[in-house]
Amino acid sequence: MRFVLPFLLLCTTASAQVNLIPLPANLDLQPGRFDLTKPVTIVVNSKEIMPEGELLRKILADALPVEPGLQLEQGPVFPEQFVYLAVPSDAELPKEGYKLRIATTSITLSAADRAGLYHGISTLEQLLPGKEAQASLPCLNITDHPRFPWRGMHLDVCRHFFDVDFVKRYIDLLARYKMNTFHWHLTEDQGWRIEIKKYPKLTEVGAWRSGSQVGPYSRREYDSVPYGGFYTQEQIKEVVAYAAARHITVVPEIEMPGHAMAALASYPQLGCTGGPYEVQKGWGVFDDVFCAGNDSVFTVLEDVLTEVMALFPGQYIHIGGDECPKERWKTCAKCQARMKSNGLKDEHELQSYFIQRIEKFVNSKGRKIIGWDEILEGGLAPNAAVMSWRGTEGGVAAAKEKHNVVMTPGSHCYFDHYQGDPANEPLAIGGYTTVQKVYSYEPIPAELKPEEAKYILGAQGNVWTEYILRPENVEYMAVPRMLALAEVLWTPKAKRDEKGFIVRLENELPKLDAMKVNASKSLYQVSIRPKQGPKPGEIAVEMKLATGGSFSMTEMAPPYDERMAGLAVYSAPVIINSDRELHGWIQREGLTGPIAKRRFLFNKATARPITLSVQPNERYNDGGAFTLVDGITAQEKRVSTEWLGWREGVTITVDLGSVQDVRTVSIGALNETYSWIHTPERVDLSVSEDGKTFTPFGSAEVKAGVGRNAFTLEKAGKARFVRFTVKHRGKIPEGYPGAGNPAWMFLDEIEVR
Ligand code: TNX
Repeated sequence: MRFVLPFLLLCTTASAQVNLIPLPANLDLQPGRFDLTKPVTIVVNSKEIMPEGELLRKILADALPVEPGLQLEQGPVFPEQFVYLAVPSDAELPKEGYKLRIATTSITLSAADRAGLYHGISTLEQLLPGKEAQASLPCLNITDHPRFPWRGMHLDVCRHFFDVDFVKRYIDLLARYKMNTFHWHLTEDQGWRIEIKKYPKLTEVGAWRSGSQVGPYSRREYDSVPYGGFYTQEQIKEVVAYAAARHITVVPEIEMPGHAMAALASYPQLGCTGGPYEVQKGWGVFDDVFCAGNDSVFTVLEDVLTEVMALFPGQYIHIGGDECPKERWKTCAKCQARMKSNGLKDEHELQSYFIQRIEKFVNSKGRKIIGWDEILEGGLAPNAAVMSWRGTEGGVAAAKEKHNVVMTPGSHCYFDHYQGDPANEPLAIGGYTTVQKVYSYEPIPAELKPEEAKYILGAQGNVWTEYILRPENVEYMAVPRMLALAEVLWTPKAKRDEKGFIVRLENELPKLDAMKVNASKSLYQVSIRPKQGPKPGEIAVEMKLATGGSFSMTEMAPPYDERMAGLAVYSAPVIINSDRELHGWIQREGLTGPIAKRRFLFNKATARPITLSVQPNERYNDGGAFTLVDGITAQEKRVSTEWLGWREGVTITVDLGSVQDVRTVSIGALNETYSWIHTPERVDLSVSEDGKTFTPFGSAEVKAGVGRNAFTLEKAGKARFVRFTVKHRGKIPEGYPGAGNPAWMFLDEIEVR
């Protein structure tokens, strides 16, 4: 017993000291500490790795009280306290692997290759305590290597532009967490951002637009502030070299055949109709794309790719391939002639022809292409790798065909989605992907056999910037979700542990603050969720904090005066039956988290028993039927937590509890046709006093506009049961995005007054 206790103590104190993200594959804590207040000399075993020695010297100089020395190994005599860097020294280690041994007077770092050495230095950097008087490191042994070879982060610099300084800062963040691939999305409908010497108009014209879309997508509102920017080839080289020094490969993306409006605006002869075209102000998908029937389009794109390949030495060139409408090709004589002469049976095969022709060219230069999963449609190019973004199906299909795959499904890897309750987050494109959800991601789809799974190179976080306007917003969206993904991609699956990760993340956040990184603190956002209360007409407002611990709350009544608010510590769901606003925030020393707020407004239907004839689609069914009577009117910032979504009609019945006077009855529906969401075709009402016999009450009227529409019937009557018969529109009509597909129907919040 006497021995067990000190051992346990050692474990707990030691684990608190080792705060690494991503967690190493193997980590053994040892007794003792390496004293950082005494002079340290870095010794490198070969001239070749002097740069790594210099890098470590800088890191230590910034963090330690005593400036470290640096020298080349000279025989068997070593300084009193030293860090020894050796490479290549360990043939047994997998690629990018390293071994780090911290003993009481020496630190040794050996690696499979220079990337491994770099990762080892990053590990050491994360372990450093900072300039403290008593600074020391725990003794330990780490043997480490990554689980996946493609650990990526993407950045869209087209919807909004980010300068070289920021791109470097972003690369620094990737490097800190051992990410090794930077996917640079350089061309789009809204801007062409890379200088191409042979085609100067691509940036003279294509890098600039006359305004930008502002506010929620559905509003289709624009400002008229000229916007743009691009990177010169010199700047691109600078970034590529900067990344290479951090063992990060930059994968450039040149979009084709779609998302090409900026290129078409610069050179209208590249489109099917010849234009004129404009660099787009708004987000979305546009019908004008590169002409697939015109040989000179391929000449131009090959010239562009030649310059691109000269700038980016990595093996992969991303050629886009996503969201390419086929409208123009269908009516273009040249495209149709191409289809005929090549025996292509439809426009998907024409897209496939396009990509295969480009692939041939890129392969002939010794490089490979990677494209979004749409490149599977119409037949995959023989050597192409696939980036699976529309779920995991594309990745599964490609791996089964023995093609390399990078997983980036929207559900877990889109860091442009909300990360906390949208009610309390800055406007984003949609979705709801918390840091914990990212952490739960498994890149190898369950349906793959082991021999197929080896085609999964890894995964990537995507940062699309339609709603991300400034560098600090990029940081907010990318951090800390990128840290979760970094661990998913590096650490062995068996070592994954969400609780442990959250603890380490919480210790990392102050360091990010010190680095002036605008990391999101949504992790500390109290989530406020309404549930059916104990009695009909009552809402139980549940509050939760993902990290655990106590938090404060205030409850406010109309007119929602802050000064009237009573402070309390949340202990159990708050039961309410009249209009209230609740606020909650974390209560911990030295920590200010965001304040979460929710306002609940009651009407005769609120929190009353409700039944649905058909359950909503599983993707949009969070909270179930109760969502329609939960006292919260869904915001346009649509997510699954506020709207319920169907692809068919539904009959909804609410029990008001007793026969009541009724004057107004309404239900909200979302109109966002650009996202395939249409209002119902009609909403009919009927009422009943016994819940069995319903008599028609009338049909609801709507003033149709974008965003939320209330289908309302103003009519005096008496009812205990109110029934909404909601008719779905069926297929999306011609002339709307997604025509021919079943429309989505989003409903929320019933009002009876
Ligand atoms: C889809 S992901 C796109 C992008 C958008 C993104 C927004 C992909 C290959 N295409 O053009 O920016 O959604 O989340």
